[in-house]
Amino acid sequence: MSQKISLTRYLVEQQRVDGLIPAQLRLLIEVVARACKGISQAVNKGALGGVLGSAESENVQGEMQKKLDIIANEVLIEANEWGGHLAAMASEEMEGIYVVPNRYPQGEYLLLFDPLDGSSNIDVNVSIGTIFSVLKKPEGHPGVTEQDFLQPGHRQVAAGYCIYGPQTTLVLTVGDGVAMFTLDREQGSFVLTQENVQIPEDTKEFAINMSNMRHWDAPVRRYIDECLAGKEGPRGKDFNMRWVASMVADVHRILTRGGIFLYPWDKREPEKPGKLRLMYEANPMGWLVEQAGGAATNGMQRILDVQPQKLHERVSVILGSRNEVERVTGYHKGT
Ligand code: P6P
Repeated sequence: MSQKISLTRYLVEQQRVDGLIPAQLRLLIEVVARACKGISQAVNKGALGGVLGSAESENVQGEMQKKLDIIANEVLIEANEWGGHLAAMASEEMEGIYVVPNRYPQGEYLLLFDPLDGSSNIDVNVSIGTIFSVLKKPEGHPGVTEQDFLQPGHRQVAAGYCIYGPQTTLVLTVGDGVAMFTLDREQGSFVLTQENVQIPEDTKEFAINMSNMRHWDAPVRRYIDECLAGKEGPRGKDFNMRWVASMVADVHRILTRGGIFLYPWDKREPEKPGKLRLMYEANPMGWLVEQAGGAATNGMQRILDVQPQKLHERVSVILGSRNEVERVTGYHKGT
């Protein structure tokens, strides 16, 4: 039987081989993974743990928070604040940044996360997940401010998510491809189950919330209409559609078998560039997809090149199989 490679061993060997993972970054990733194990336990308890339902509060986005949103956020804060690897954290569930308290040593990394993405699916037992992104704190000045977080996605040093589904799987990149680790609940550790993940350049599967069709801009409407036209249409092939309404689940499917995911700008709230958040949803997912050979744009430019202006800013997201993303982006550019 082939020897199981734990997340710890994988990180140590990657660190030893190519120095991509300095000791403090390895510690950070292991702490986040351990926190995700704790979140997975809470999610798996469901109604038995009294953790379902609304927390009767709103987050910074003005969205109703679920009890598990708050629990997941607290688990990540408490797990990461004392280790000495972080200067500060930012979360979808917190308005401002969380600076590591003075009683703990400050580190050189910034951690951003959506502690529980897809939380509208919690109460109906559909896959949800934690998304995280790691940046280095800019040097040359003491302390840490929100401005330090406003770096484009190509400055990430690590990114990943943990999906809480039939399996609990951690998906990670440090810039040398994408690896997947499945939680072995008997051992209580994440075990390497796939590395060098590759997204097929073409696909027959698209993911978009079709109920918004009447609000889409022309390029998105054209692309989806052509997919729906199937074999008899300009694409000359039939397409399948999926929409889980958990970005983590839709992206995991695309990393596993290809596809294209779209959450584009639409006319419902024209002042907003999109629904999804740049810093802790689009950037980490965009980097993972690119590291697996796919592409991620906002319709006009590479998502990882977008210069953030605000911590919680939103962005239009088109990501997945490279040839499909390039087609949709071409329609936006009129090429
Ligand atoms: P809609 C979940 O709330 C989320 O942020 C993403 O995970 C998901 O892709 C999207 O929103 C679903 O949005 O409008 O279809 O409910």
